[in-house]
Amino acid sequence: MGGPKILVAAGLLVLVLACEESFAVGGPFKYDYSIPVPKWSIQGLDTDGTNVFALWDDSALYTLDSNDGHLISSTDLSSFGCGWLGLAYNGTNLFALHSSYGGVDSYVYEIDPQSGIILNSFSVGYGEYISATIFDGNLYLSGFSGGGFAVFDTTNGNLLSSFSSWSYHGLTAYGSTLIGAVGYSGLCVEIDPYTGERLNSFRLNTFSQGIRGLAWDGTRLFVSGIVGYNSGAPGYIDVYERLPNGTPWACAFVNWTYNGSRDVLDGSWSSGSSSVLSWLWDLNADGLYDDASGVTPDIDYGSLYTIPDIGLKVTTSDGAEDFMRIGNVYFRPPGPTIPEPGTVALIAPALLAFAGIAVRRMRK
Ligand SMILES: [Ca+2]
Repeated sequence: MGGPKILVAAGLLVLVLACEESFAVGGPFKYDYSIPVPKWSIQGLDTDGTNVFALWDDSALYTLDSNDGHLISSTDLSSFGCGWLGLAYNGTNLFALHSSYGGVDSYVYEIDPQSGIILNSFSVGYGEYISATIFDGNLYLSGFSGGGFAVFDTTNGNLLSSFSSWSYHGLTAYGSTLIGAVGYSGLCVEIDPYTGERLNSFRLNTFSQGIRGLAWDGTRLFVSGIVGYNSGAPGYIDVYERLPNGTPWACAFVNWTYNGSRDVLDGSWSSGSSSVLSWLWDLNADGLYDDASGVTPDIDYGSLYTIPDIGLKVTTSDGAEDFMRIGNVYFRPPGPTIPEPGTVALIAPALLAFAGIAVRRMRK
Protein backbone atom coordinates (compact mmCIF):
# COMPACT_ATOMS: atom_id res chain seq x y z
CA MET A 1 0.00 0.00 0.00
CA GLY A 2 3.08 2.23 -0.07
CA GLY A 3 2.80 2.92 -3.80
CA PRO A 4 -0.11 5.40 -3.80
CA LYS A 5 1.34 7.31 -0.84
CA ILE A 6 4.63 7.72 -2.67
CA LEU A 7 2.77 8.82 -5.76
CA VAL A 8 0.78 11.35 -3.76
CA ALA A 9 3.94 12.62 -2.09
CA ALA A 10 5.70 12.84 -5.44
CA GLY A 11 2.70 14.64 -6.86
CA LEU A 12 2.75 17.16 -4.03
CA LEU A 13 6.48 17.66 -4.52
CA VAL A 14 5.93 18.36 -8.21
CA LEU A 15 3.15 20.76 -7.28
CA VAL A 16 5.38 22.58 -4.80
CA LEU A 17 8.22 22.79 -7.32
CA ALA A 18 5.81 24.02 -9.99
CA CYS A 19 4.48 26.71 -7.65
CA GLU A 20 7.97 27.87 -6.72
CA GLU A 21 8.98 28.02 -10.34
CA SER A 22 6.00 30.19 -11.20
CA PHE A 23 7.35 32.94 -8.93
CA ALA A 24 10.17 34.32 -10.97
CA VAL A 25 12.31 36.25 -8.54
CA GLY A 26 13.35 39.60 -9.95
CA GLY A 27 10.73 39.74 -12.69
CA PRO A 28 11.85 38.44 -16.10
CA PHE A 29 15.47 38.25 -14.96
CA LYS A 30 17.12 35.91 -12.47
CA TYR A 31 20.26 36.73 -10.49
CA ASP A 32 23.21 34.70 -11.71
CA TYR A 33 26.51 35.97 -10.25
CA SER A 34 28.43 39.06 -9.21
CA ILE A 35 31.77 40.46 -10.26
CA PRO A 36 33.82 42.79 -8.06
CA VAL A 37 34.63 46.37 -9.05
CA PRO A 38 37.23 48.63 -7.41
CA LYS A 39 34.79 51.35 -6.40
CA TRP A 40 31.49 51.66 -4.58
CA SER A 41 29.63 53.85 -7.07
CA ILE A 42 29.70 52.67 -10.69
CA GLN A 43 27.38 55.04 -12.53
CA GLY A 44 28.14 54.10 -16.12
CA LEU A 45 28.14 50.58 -17.49
CA ASP A 46 28.36 48.84 -20.84
CA THR A 47 29.77 45.68 -22.34
CA ASP A 48 31.15 44.24 -25.57
CA GLY A 49 30.11 40.75 -24.48
CA THR A 50 33.62 39.78 -23.39
CA ASN A 51 34.48 42.74 -21.21
CA VAL A 52 32.47 45.00 -18.97
CA PHE A 53 33.27 48.72 -18.99
CA ALA A 54 32.54 50.41 -15.68
CA LEU A 55 32.64 54.15 -15.05
CA TRP A 56 33.25 55.33 -11.52
CA ASP A 57 31.67 58.75 -11.06
CA ASP A 58 34.74 60.11 -9.21
CA SER A 59 36.46 59.22 -11.57
CA ALA A 60 37.95 56.34 -13.50
CA LEU A 61 37.10 53.90 -16.25
CA TYR A 62 37.62 50.20 -15.57
CA THR A 63 37.67 47.29 -17.99
CA LEU A 64 36.79 43.97 -16.35
CA ASP A 65 36.35 40.43 -17.53
CA SER A 66 32.61 39.82 -17.79
CA ASN A 67 32.85 36.28 -16.43
CA ASP A 68 35.33 36.27 -13.57
CA GLY A 69 35.48 40.02 -13.07
CA HIS A 70 39.26 40.33 -13.05
CA LEU A 71 40.49 43.83 -13.69
CA ILE A 72 42.00 44.15 -17.15
CA SER A 73 42.79 47.85 -17.23
CA SER A 74 41.88 51.20 -15.73
CA THR A 75 41.97 54.77 -16.99
CA ASP A 76 42.32 57.72 -14.64
CA LEU A 77 39.74 60.44 -15.40
CA SER A 78 40.20 62.46 -12.23
CA SER A 79 41.51 65.54 -14.06
CA PHE A 80 37.91 66.17 -15.16
CA GLY A 81 36.52 66.02 -11.64
CA CYS A 82 33.59 63.93 -10.52
CA GLY A 83 30.34 63.67 -12.44
CA TRP A 84 30.88 60.68 -14.72
CA LEU A 85 27.34 59.35 -14.94
CA GLY A 86 26.81 57.41 -18.15
CA LEU A 87 28.68 55.06 -20.46
CA ALA A 88 27.78 53.67 -23.88
CA TYR A 89 29.63 51.37 -26.27
CA ASN A 90 28.91 51.53 -30.00
CA GLY A 91 30.85 48.42 -31.03
CA THR A 92 34.08 50.36 -31.53
CA ASN A 93 34.47 53.09 -28.94
CA LEU A 94 33.08 54.16 -25.61
CA PHE A 95 31.09 57.34 -25.03
CA ALA A 96 31.38 58.60 -21.47
CA LEU A 97 28.96 61.20 -20.15
CA HIS A 98 30.37 63.85 -17.85
CA SER A 99 27.31 65.63 -16.57
CA SER A 100 27.12 68.92 -14.75
CA TYR A 101 24.51 70.84 -12.85
CA GLY A 102 23.81 74.49 -12.39
CA GLY A 103 23.75 75.70 -15.97
CA VAL A 104 27.11 74.30 -17.05
CA ASP A 105 27.20 72.26 -20.23
CA SER A 106 27.65 68.51 -20.05
CA TYR A 107 30.12 66.73 -22.32
CA VAL A 108 30.46 63.35 -23.94
CA TYR A 109 33.97 61.95 -24.38
CA GLU A 110 34.69 59.31 -26.99
CA ILE A 111 37.29 56.90 -25.60
CA ASP A 112 39.26 54.08 -27.22
CA PRO A 113 38.50 51.09 -24.97
CA GLN A 114 41.89 49.49 -25.69
CA SER A 115 44.17 52.40 -24.86
CA GLY A 116 41.89 54.57 -22.73
CA ILE A 117 42.82 57.54 -24.94
CA ILE A 118 40.18 60.23 -25.42
CA LEU A 119 39.61 60.56 -29.15
CA ASN A 120 36.92 63.19 -29.32
CA SER A 121 34.45 65.17 -27.25
CA PHE A 122 31.33 67.23 -27.80
CA SER A 123 29.01 69.31 -25.68
CA VAL A 124 25.50 68.02 -25.18
CA GLY A 125 24.40 71.35 -23.75
CA TYR A 126 22.85 72.02 -20.43
CA GLY A 127 20.91 68.98 -19.35
CA GLU A 128 20.72 67.00 -16.21
CA TYR A 129 21.66 63.84 -18.02
CA ILE A 130 22.22 60.83 -15.81
CA SER A 131 22.58 57.81 -18.10
CA ALA A 132 23.55 56.82 -21.63
CA THR A 133 23.29 54.05 -24.17
CA ILE A 134 23.74 53.44 -27.88
CA PHE A 135 20.59 52.50 -29.77
CA ASP A 136 20.42 52.20 -33.55
CA GLY A 137 23.90 53.73 -33.76
CA ASN A 138 22.92 56.90 -31.93
CA LEU A 139 23.66 58.10 -28.43
CA TYR A 140 20.66 58.19 -26.11
CA LEU A 141 20.93 60.29 -22.96
CA SER A 142 18.28 60.19 -20.25
CA GLY A 143 17.38 63.11 -18.05
CA PHE A 144 16.79 65.71 -20.76
CA SER A 145 15.10 68.77 -19.22
CA GLY A 146 14.52 66.88 -16.02
CA GLY A 147 12.85 63.96 -17.76
CA GLY A 148 13.01 62.35 -21.16
CA PHE A 149 15.53 61.44 -23.79
CA ALA A 150 17.86 63.36 -26.05
CA VAL A 151 19.35 61.54 -29.04
CA PHE A 152 22.71 62.60 -30.46
CA ASP A 153 24.76 61.77 -33.54
CA THR A 154 27.97 60.27 -32.13
CA THR A 155 30.10 61.53 -35.03
CA ASN A 156 29.40 65.26 -34.65
CA GLY A 157 27.39 65.68 -31.44
CA ASN A 158 24.34 67.00 -33.27
CA LEU A 159 21.05 66.71 -31.43
CA LEU A 160 18.82 64.46 -33.55
CA SER A 161 15.67 64.32 -31.46
CA SER A 162 14.28 64.57 -27.98
CA PHE A 163 11.10 63.41 -26.31
CA SER A 164 9.64 63.31 -22.84
CA SER A 165 9.80 60.33 -20.55
CA TRP A 166 10.97 59.67 -17.04
CA SER A 167 14.57 60.05 -15.99
CA TYR A 168 16.38 56.75 -15.81
CA HIS A 169 19.48 56.30 -13.67
CA GLY A 170 20.62 53.31 -15.68
CA LEU A 171 19.98 52.78 -19.38
CA THR A 172 20.70 50.08 -21.94
CA ALA A 173 19.60 49.00 -25.37
CA TYR A 174 17.62 45.77 -25.15
CA GLY A 175 17.08 44.40 -28.63
CA SER A 176 14.45 46.64 -30.23
CA THR A 177 13.70 48.48 -27.00
CA LEU A 178 15.46 50.13 -24.08
CA ILE A 179 15.58 49.25 -20.40
CA GLY A 180 15.88 52.02 -17.83
CA ALA A 181 16.29 51.83 -14.06
CA VAL A 182 14.23 54.12 -11.86
CA GLY A 183 16.80 54.89 -9.19
CA TYR A 184 16.24 53.69 -5.69
CA SER A 185 13.28 51.36 -6.02
CA GLY A 186 14.90 48.60 -8.06
CA LEU A 187 12.20 49.24 -10.63
CA CYS A 188 13.28 48.78 -14.24
CA VAL A 189 11.18 49.79 -17.20
CA GLU A 190 11.21 48.58 -20.77
CA ILE A 191 10.84 51.66 -22.94
CA ASP A 192 9.87 52.39 -26.53
CA PRO A 193 13.05 54.01 -27.92
CA TYR A 194 11.11 56.36 -30.22
CA THR A 195 8.32 57.60 -27.96
CA GLY A 196 9.61 57.05 -24.41
CA GLU A 197 6.45 55.09 -23.65
CA ARG A 198 6.64 52.54 -20.86
CA LEU A 199 6.07 49.05 -22.27
CA ASN A 200 6.77 46.83 -19.30
CA SER A 201 8.18 46.97 -15.82
CA PHE A 202 9.99 44.68 -13.44
CA ARG A 203 12.11 45.03 -10.34
CA LEU A 204 15.57 43.79 -9.58
CA ASN A 205 16.09 43.02 -5.91
CA THR A 206 19.50 44.63 -5.79
CA PHE A 207 21.28 47.90 -4.92
CA SER A 208 18.76 49.19 -2.40
CA GLN A 209 20.66 52.49 -2.42
CA GLY A 210 20.26 52.88 -6.14
CA ILE A 211 20.73 51.15 -9.48
CA ARG A 212 22.98 53.38 -11.59
CA GLY A 213 24.13 51.32 -14.55
CA LEU A 214 22.58 48.75 -16.90
CA ALA A 215 24.13 46.84 -19.81
CA TRP A 216 22.60 44.05 -21.88
CA ASP A 217 24.82 41.78 -24.02
CA GLY A 218 22.08 39.66 -25.57
CA THR A 219 22.00 37.06 -22.81
CA ARG A 220 23.07 38.83 -19.63
CA LEU A 221 21.93 41.99 -17.91
CA PHE A 222 24.75 43.70 -15.99
CA VAL A 223 23.64 45.95 -13.15
CA SER A 224 25.72 48.43 -11.17
CA GLY A 225 24.82 50.76 -8.37
CA ILE A 226 25.68 52.39 -5.11
CA VAL A 227 27.11 50.27 -2.31
CA GLY A 228 27.17 52.07 1.02
CA TYR A 229 28.44 55.62 1.33
CA ASN A 230 32.14 54.99 1.74
CA SER A 231 34.03 56.38 -1.22
CA GLY A 232 37.00 54.15 -0.46
CA ALA A 233 35.04 50.93 -0.53
CA PRO A 234 34.90 48.46 -3.39
CA GLY A 235 31.65 47.51 -5.06
CA TYR A 236 30.24 44.91 -7.38
CA ILE A 237 28.27 44.36 -10.52
CA ASP A 238 25.34 41.95 -10.42
CA VAL A 239 24.72 39.80 -13.48
CA TYR A 240 21.22 38.60 -14.32
CA GLU A 241 20.10 36.09 -16.91
CA ARG A 242 16.90 36.35 -18.90
CA LEU A 243 14.29 33.82 -17.92
CA PRO A 244 12.82 31.70 -20.74
CA ASN A 245 9.98 33.20 -22.71
CA GLY A 246 6.66 32.38 -21.16
CA THR A 247 7.99 32.24 -17.59
CA PRO A 248 5.27 33.83 -15.46
CA TRP A 249 6.34 36.84 -13.44
CA ALA A 250 4.69 39.77 -11.76
CA CYS A 251 5.89 43.16 -10.62
CA ALA A 252 4.14 45.19 -7.94
CA PHE A 253 5.07 48.84 -7.75
CA VAL A 254 3.55 51.47 -5.50
CA ASN A 255 3.48 54.96 -6.91
CA TRP A 256 1.30 57.91 -6.15
CA THR A 257 0.15 60.59 -8.47
CA TYR A 258 -2.11 63.61 -8.74
CA ASN A 259 -5.57 63.09 -10.21
CA GLY A 260 -6.69 66.72 -10.47
CA SER A 261 -7.74 67.26 -6.90
CA ARG A 262 -5.50 65.22 -4.67
CA ASP A 263 -2.76 62.60 -4.51
CA VAL A 264 -3.91 59.06 -5.07
CA LEU A 265 -2.25 55.70 -4.84
CA ASP A 266 -1.27 54.37 -8.23
CA GLY A 267 -0.40 50.75 -9.00
CA SER A 268 -0.34 51.22 -12.77
CA TRP A 269 3.41 50.70 -12.98
CA SER A 270 2.87 47.12 -11.90
CA SER A 271 3.41 44.69 -14.70
CA GLY A 272 4.04 41.07 -15.54
CA SER A 273 4.27 38.41 -18.16
CA SER A 274 0.53 38.77 -18.72
CA SER A 275 -2.04 41.33 -17.77
CA VAL A 276 -2.38 42.21 -14.10
CA LEU A 277 -5.73 40.91 -12.91
CA SER A 278 -5.86 42.35 -9.42
CA TRP A 279 -4.31 45.00 -7.24
CA LEU A 280 -4.93 44.47 -3.52
CA TRP A 281 -3.75 46.95 -0.92
CA ASP A 282 -2.76 46.71 2.73
CA LEU A 283 -3.12 50.15 4.26
CA ASN A 284 -3.22 49.29 7.97
CA ALA A 285 0.02 47.30 8.15
CA ASP A 286 -1.57 44.08 9.31
CA GLY A 287 -0.11 42.10 6.43
CA LEU A 288 -3.53 41.43 4.92
CA TYR A 289 -4.14 42.90 1.50
CA ASP A 290 -7.79 43.57 2.20
CA ASP A 291 -8.15 47.32 2.65
CA ALA A 292 -8.59 48.47 -0.93
CA SER A 293 -8.51 47.11 -4.45
CA GLY A 294 -7.97 48.39 -7.96
CA VAL A 295 -5.11 50.03 -9.77
CA THR A 296 -5.90 53.46 -8.30
CA PRO A 297 -7.99 52.64 -5.22
CA ASP A 298 -10.55 55.18 -4.15
CA ILE A 299 -9.91 55.53 -0.45
CA ASP A 300 -10.92 58.18 2.03
CA TYR A 301 -7.77 59.66 3.49
CA GLY A 302 -9.67 62.02 5.78
CA SER A 303 -7.07 64.19 7.43
CA LEU A 304 -4.44 61.49 7.14
CA TYR A 305 -1.68 62.64 4.83
CA THR A 306 0.99 60.16 5.80
CA ILE A 307 0.39 56.45 5.60
CA PRO A 308 3.21 54.78 7.54
CA ASP A 309 3.11 51.47 5.74
CA ILE A 310 1.57 50.57 2.40
CA GLY A 311 1.53 47.14 0.83
CA LEU A 312 0.49 46.19 -2.69
CA LYS A 313 -0.09 42.71 -4.01
CA VAL A 314 -0.61 42.09 -7.71
CA THR A 315 -1.68 38.92 -9.46
CA THR A 316 -1.33 38.33 -13.18
CA SER A 317 -3.65 36.28 -15.36
CA ASP A 318 -1.10 33.46 -15.48
CA GLY A 319 -1.06 33.24 -11.69
CA ALA A 320 2.18 35.01 -10.83
CA GLU A 321 2.08 37.17 -7.71
CA ASP A 322 4.31 39.90 -6.39
CA PHE A 323 4.29 42.05 -3.29
CA MET A 324 5.77 45.41 -2.46
CA ARG A 325 5.80 47.39 0.74
CA ILE A 326 6.72 51.01 1.16
CA GLY A 327 6.92 53.20 4.25
CA ASN A 328 5.80 56.74 5.08
CA VAL A 329 4.01 57.79 1.93
CA TYR A 330 3.13 61.46 2.22
CA PHE A 331 0.03 62.70 0.45
CA ARG A 332 -0.11 66.44 0.04
CA PRO A 333 -3.38 68.00 1.14
CA PRO A 334 -5.57 69.48 -1.60
CA GLY A 335 -4.84 73.15 -2.08
CA PRO A 336 -4.04 75.91 -4.56
CA THR A 337 -0.28 75.41 -4.41
CA ILE A 338 -0.28 71.89 -5.88
CA PRO A 339 1.99 71.72 -8.94
CA GLU A 340 0.81 70.77 -12.39
CA PRO A 341 0.02 67.07 -12.88
CA GLY A 342 2.91 66.50 -15.26
CA THR A 343 5.32 67.83 -12.68
CA VAL A 344 3.84 65.76 -9.91
CA ALA A 345 4.37 62.56 -11.83
CA LEU A 346 8.07 63.37 -11.92
CA ILE A 347 8.27 64.64 -8.36
CA ALA A 348 6.75 61.56 -6.74
CA PRO A 349 9.67 59.19 -7.27
CA ALA A 350 12.09 61.98 -6.43
CA LEU A 351 10.34 62.49 -3.10
CA LEU A 352 10.59 58.80 -2.53
CA ALA A 353 14.28 58.89 -3.30
CA PHE A 354 15.22 61.94 -1.27
CA ALA A 355 13.18 60.88 1.71
CA GLY A 356 15.31 57.78 1.78
CA ILE A 357 12.23 55.72 2.31
CA ALA A 358 13.04 52.08 2.61
CA VAL A 359 11.42 50.02 -0.05
CA ARG A 360 11.01 46.54 1.13
CA ARG A 361 9.98 43.63 -0.88
CA MET A 362 8.13 40.62 0.31
CA ARG A 363 7.48 37.46 -1.50
CA LYS A 364 5.68 34.40 -0.29
CA1 LIG B 1 -4.78 45.13 5.82
